[in-house]
Amino acid sequence: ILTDEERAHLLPLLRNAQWVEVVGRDAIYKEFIFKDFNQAFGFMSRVALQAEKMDHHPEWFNVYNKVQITLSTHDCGGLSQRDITLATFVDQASLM
Ligand code: H2B
Repeated sequence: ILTDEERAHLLPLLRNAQWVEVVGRDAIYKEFIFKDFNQAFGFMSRVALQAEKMDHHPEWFNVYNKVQITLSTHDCGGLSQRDITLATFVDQASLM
């Protein structure tokens, strides 16, 4: 679980990258819009492979060109460094 000090440092950086804190839950959320389903699903494929490597999996919802992602660590009941690492990867993968 992230400490208060880590949160004070990391949450503003995440917010700059359009990630927001989920209300009522220790998790972060971001919505991605792509040109079409093919672009969205390519993105999801890249994230899926990384999630398997990390054994850390997104909660996500896709309709056509839209992908909504929530990240949290169930094992520790909230935000962890693993979520930050995956969020950084997700942002990179969305730009490919
Ligand atoms: N993904 C996420 N987002 N949070 C977890 O706590 C988590 C996971 N735990 N993927 C992993 C799998 C765990 O349940 C397995 C057994 O390693």
